[in-house]
Amino acid sequence: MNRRNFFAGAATAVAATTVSRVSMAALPEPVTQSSTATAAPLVPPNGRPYNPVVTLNGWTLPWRMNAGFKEFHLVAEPVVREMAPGFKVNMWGYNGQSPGPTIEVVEGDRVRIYVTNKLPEHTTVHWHGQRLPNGMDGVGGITQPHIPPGKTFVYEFTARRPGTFMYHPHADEMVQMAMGMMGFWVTHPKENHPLIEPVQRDFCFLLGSFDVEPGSATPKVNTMTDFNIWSFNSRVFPGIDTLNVRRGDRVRIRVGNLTMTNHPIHIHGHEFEVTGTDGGPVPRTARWPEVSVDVAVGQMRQMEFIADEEGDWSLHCHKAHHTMGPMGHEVPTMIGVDHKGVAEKIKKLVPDYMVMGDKGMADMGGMEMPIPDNTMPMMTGAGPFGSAEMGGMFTLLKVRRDQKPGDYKDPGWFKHPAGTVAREVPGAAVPPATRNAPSQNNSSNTDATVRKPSGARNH
Ligand SMILES: [Cu+2]
Repeated sequence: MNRRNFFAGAATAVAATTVSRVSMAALPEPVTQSSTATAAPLVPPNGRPYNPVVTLNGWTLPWRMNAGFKEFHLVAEPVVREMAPGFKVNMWGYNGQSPGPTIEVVEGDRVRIYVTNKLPEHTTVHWHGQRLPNGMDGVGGITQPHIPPGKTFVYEFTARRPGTFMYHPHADEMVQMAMGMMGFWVTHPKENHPLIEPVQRDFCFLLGSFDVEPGSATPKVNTMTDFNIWSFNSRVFPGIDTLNVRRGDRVRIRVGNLTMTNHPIHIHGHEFEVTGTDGGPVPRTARWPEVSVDVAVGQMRQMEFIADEEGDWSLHCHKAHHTMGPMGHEVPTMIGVDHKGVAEKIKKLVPDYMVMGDKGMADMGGMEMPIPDNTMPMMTGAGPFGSAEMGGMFTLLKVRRDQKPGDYKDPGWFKHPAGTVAREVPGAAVPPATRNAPSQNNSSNTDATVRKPSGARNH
């Protein structure tokens, strides 16, 4: 090394140190989002290019480049999240929303994330699934001191492997996650990857659960399993945007579960393969076709398929209680019970008393029953043929031949070709079942013969 090069090298080293100190003093301006609309994908303005994801009813956090680092600024803070039109919940989140913004980087990126704590208690951020130095893992008390209220900490690591990740507190975790603190993280591959296909549409959302008593606005954080609000990205049907794609697109849907139970996510009209988990891409020999995938607590799954069937296809959790709005679960089953006389008597004492469900609960879908302020209807969502009788973890995959590449706008309801909708058969009406239907009442008259495996007979 000659003298000139030596001094040039030394000058560069000094400059880098100086920039680093300056950057610590001057944090990136935090970006806040107040809208619950699905933001347009954030096409990277610098750094290595990639095909950005679409965060359902969410957004991607902008960054700045600083001396080779991608710098982000997360602000942990109380937020008000509108979970569906007119239904607002006091949550904790990041940068104005729950969930926090999606962080998107490229494999190999050096990442610096400032975290400012505006909560009333301490917090940390755990980068779920990442390979990183142990001290950057975000476990309060174990790998770092907690971030006190009012303070800013910085995390630095290299995004070493591509895939689907999330972030959440590892401090007073039960409370902070029950309040909505979570966010998505996607690391795109830096070049063509043998197990990561290019896709035309790439969606992501987190599964959430909240316990918000009808008429109130703050989640009950001590609830363990009996939640009453089941959400995609802290939104509930009909407040969840639809996934709008062009026929023939290869579609990837990334889902992470930070609730207290598992969710079998089910897609109508198509089969998908799980191409990746939070542990990385799935080897091709380990993929199989399915139409539901169970996403267990703390897991992430990437579903991929070719959207080759036009229509409005349901995409939902298959636990039937998770596609309902707020309801009590101790309600007795009244199917087949004639309780009208009793109800009249109770109404004299309790004027608001409602009779529910002697023929099932479908009536609730269209019923305009009085509900407390700031409460979602239990089963709702008008479709072109009536009420969808859904709530919670439910939305639609809309596949259209004329959806333009890159266009994520809702194309409206599907126009079914003539003769392709299930229809009534004229003249074949039968009377509905009643509570005195003979089929429910004949067991006492039946003389059953039971043949035991041994061959002995009992009457
Ligand atoms: Cu579920």
